[in-house]
Amino acid sequence: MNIAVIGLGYIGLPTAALLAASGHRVYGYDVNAPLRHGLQHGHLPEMEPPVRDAVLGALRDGHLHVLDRIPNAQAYVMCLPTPTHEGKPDLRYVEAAAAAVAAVAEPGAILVLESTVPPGATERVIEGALAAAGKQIGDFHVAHCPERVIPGAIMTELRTNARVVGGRTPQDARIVRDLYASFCEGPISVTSLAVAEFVKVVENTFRDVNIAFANELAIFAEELGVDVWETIELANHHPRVNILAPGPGVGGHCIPVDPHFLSDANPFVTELIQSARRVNDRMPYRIVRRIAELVDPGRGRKIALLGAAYKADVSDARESPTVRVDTLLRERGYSTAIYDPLVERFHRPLCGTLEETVSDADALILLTPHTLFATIRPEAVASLMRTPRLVDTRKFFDTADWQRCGFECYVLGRPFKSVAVRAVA
Ligand code: SAJ
Repeated sequence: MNIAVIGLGYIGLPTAALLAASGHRVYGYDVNAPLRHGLQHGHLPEMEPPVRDAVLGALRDGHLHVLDRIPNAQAYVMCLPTPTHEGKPDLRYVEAAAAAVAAVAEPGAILVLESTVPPGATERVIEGALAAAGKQIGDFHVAHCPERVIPGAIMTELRTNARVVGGRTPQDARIVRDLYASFCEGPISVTSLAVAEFVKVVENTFRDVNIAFANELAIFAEELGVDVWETIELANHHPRVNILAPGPGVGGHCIPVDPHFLSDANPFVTELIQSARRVNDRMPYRIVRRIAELVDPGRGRKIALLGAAYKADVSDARESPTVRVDTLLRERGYSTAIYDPLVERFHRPLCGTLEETVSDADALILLTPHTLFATIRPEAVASLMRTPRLVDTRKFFDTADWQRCGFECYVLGRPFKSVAVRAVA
């Protein structure tokens, strides 16, 4: 089949590569001209190594071509970002792509939207775009097939995850299921457009609400003077309980964003979802408040931050809690230094070495639990810091080791010194 993939970002490119590897003739298009030209010359943006290999392979063997316009094709797969602004979904990228596709697509073509959208949006946007081009939606096969891959394992999950295909008609769903079956080894369920849209947003909202629950428990446990980590571990031994882990906030471009697609559509029945968002958004403030209790804000106080990425072992720092924690600390008069050897792009310069980061610091905060941080030796860090204090927001380090090296330690969700005393009193 001739397939055009519109939007060559972190989902579009690997999807194009997989379709190409499955024998389709794939044409990639992105509005970003420097990206297109780079790809046409084999220059790839920063991406996970397995994605890079697959894309380079597809470009080299000629099954994937990056074009400067959207060609006429049998199928169009649209993979555009759908950010939110002040809690409102911004569908402009999807609308622009749909309009561009509608202008060239011929009756009988397959139109698939992979972007996460509020329920009802796929049909509304595609129907509107086709109508504006003087075409009828009934002459096309229209489906929503949301991407569900986890950053860090994109290639594997694209191949093996279960997929949901929502069709405008049952026939549309079956046609698109067969297209995805050409590269997806996981089970593919067919349903309506609105259910597929709802499923995707619900999955990420489930995770946001579950993490908010864990965060609320962490705060509760601190007040109670008990260990939330032990509590969650023991509760999760129950066969029907699976509480996620607390942390300094929820980052990434999906989980903190997608719940807004539901709360914006119906603010009156989404109390729990909105409240979970607030709980997670407040976590950076809570961490900074604890730091202020440990280190008097004042001139010359330095805080070292470990981790800029939004989660472990990825290079992506979008919506990272580190950004918020860093900003709040600096607003309160601390100077900060951030260390994350995995991250290349950040809103301010990162430190080149751990030594430079911790040198003369009054506290060290672990924000992102990168595996490579496990090799950090507390004795080496202690000798460089002005005051050896550790704030561990992920229960990452063995604090007994750090305490032996003279560190005062605070772990999120474990009794905090002043609070523990209050609880006992
Ligand atoms: N986090 C916690 N505690 C946890 C788990 C995660 O605080 O127990 C934090 C992470 O540190 C991170 C944030 O949540 O800051 C989000 O990380 P994540 O691993 O939960 O999710 P993402 O954003 O990397 O990917 C999610 C995935 N969705 C689900 O697991 C339901 C992925 O499958 C989706 O494809 C992706 O969103 C997306 O593109 O929508």
